[in-house]
Amino acid sequence: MKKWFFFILFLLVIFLLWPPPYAESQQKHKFKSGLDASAASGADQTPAYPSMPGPGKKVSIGNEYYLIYGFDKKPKLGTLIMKVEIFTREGKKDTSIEVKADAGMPSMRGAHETGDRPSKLSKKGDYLLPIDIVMPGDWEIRLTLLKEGKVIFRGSYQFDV
Ligand SMILES: [Cu+2]
Repeated sequence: MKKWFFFILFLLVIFLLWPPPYAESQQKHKFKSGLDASAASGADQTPAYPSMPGPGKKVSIGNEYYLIYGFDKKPKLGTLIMKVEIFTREGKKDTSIEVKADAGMPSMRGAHETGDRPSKLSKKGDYLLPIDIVMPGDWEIRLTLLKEGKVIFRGSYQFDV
């Protein structure tokens, strides 16, 4: 009779101890998948830079403005100057926009990016952006335009060196 009592007590103890580790592992799993979900949403938050029409072509910035960009020379190793001109819909040059650019190699993400660098406004009202080409291969310039601190445009230009 006493043996049975201890046996039942033993089973009871096992039964009582069993669920917590299981629940914990489930919770960990939930926590992990929660992290995965936030990492995924973080990936969604990385901005997209749609490809722009080529140099010399009009690129719409919403309905209010458009830009035309070009370079001081054919892209090659060294520092390239990107020139961005911004016009109102009516074709009047506009210098009230903040223009920034980052550049990198799509095949070597994170290797050459400097982060967004500001532009310098020339006397002619052109936005000038230095782009450092440090390696032959595939390159991408990512342009960000802000008005009153808000991003109004993102665009990219891909080329080979
Ligand atoms: Cu590289």
